[in-house]
Amino acid sequence: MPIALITGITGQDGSYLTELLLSKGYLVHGIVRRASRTERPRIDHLTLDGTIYGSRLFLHYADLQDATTLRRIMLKSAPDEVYHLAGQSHVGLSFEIPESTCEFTAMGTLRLLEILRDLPKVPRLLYVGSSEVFGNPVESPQSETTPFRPATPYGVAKAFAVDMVRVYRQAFGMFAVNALCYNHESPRRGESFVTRKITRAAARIKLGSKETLKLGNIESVRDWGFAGDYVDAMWRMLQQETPEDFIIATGRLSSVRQVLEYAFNAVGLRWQDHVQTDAGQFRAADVQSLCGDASKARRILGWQPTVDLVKLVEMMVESDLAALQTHSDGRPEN
Ligand code: G4F
Repeated sequence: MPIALITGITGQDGSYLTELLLSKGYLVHGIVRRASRTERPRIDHLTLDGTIYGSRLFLHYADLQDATTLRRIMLKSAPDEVYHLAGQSHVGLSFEIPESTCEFTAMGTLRLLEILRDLPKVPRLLYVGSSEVFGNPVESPQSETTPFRPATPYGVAKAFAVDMVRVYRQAFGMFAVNALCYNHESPRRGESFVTRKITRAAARIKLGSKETLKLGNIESVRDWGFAGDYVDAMWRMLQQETPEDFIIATGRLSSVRQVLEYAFNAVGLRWQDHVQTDAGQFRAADVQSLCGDASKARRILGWQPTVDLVKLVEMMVESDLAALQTHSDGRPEN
C-alpha cells in the first residue's frame, strides 16, 4: 500500500486529494494544526468513518514552524509521497500579515525540504506553487519557462518556495516538483475567495437576504478551474519517471464580473441589483490578469480540465443553496 503524507489536509485541495488517494488504495497521513475546535468540515466525512480513520487515514498535530514534530511524524509515517499544500493562501491578506505569510509559505517550505533530505528514505515531494509567482507577467499565457515577477507578498513567498524546491531537486537530486496552479475553486472553497463569496451571497439573496454584496475590482481576470481536477494533476506529477514542474490551468480567462453573471443567473436574479464595489476591498496591488498554458501537462501527464466555469459556478451555487436550506432547518451550516 503506497503511503502519502499531506500538509494542509483540511483545506479544499487537501480534502479532494485525500479522497483521490484513498480511492487509489493509499494509506494517507495528514498534518493538522492544533485548534480548540475539532470540526474539520471538509474531511469530517472521512475522519468520522470508522472503516477509514485509524486504518487508512491518520491525522497528526504539527505546524510548519515546528521542525522537531514534523521530523518525528515523517520518520514515523515513512511516506513514499509528500504533498505540501499548507501555507497562508489568501493573496489580499498577505498585505496585512506579510511576515507570517512568508514564515509559513516560504520558510515553512524550506524547513520541510531540509527535513525530507535528511530522511533515511527520501520521499517524492509535490509542492503546490501558484500563478501569483508570475505577478505582472512578461507574456500571456504563461508557461513553465515564463520568468517570475511577483507583485504581492504572497507571490514573493511562493516564488521563494518554488525556487527552493527547484534548488533542492538540482542540488540534492530529490524528486521534488512544483505544480504551478492557477485559481481553482469548488463548493469547498474558502468563503473569503471571490468566487465563493459571490456564490454564497447569491444563494443567501435568493433565499430572501436583503444584503448588498461588496466587492473589490470586478474587472480582474483569472483562469479558473475545478479543484478536483487540479489534485488529479498533482498525483499524476508524482507518478512520472523524471521530476519536472508543470503549469496546471484551463487556459481560459474570465472576469469577476462574469462570475457574478453566472452565479446570479443560476438563481434567476440580476447581479447589478445586489452588488456594489467597495474601495476597502481593493488590494494595495493586484495582479490584473493571469492565464496559464497547460499544454505540457496535457502532453506528458495526459491531464485536462473537465469542468468549465459556468458549470463550476452553478455547482457552487447549488451547494450553497442546499447548505443554507439545511441551516435554516436548524442544523449547522457546513
Ligand atoms: O479569489 P481571489 O482572492 O483569488 P486570488 O487572489 O487570485 O488567489 C487565489 O488564486 C491563486 C492562484 O491559484 C492562489 F495562489 C491563491 O492562494 C488563491 O487561491 O481573488 C481573485 C480576484 C482578485 O483580482 C481580487 O482582487 O478577485 C478580485 N476580487 C474582487 N473583489 C476579490 C474581491 N477577491 C476577494 N478575495 N474578495 C473580494 O471581495
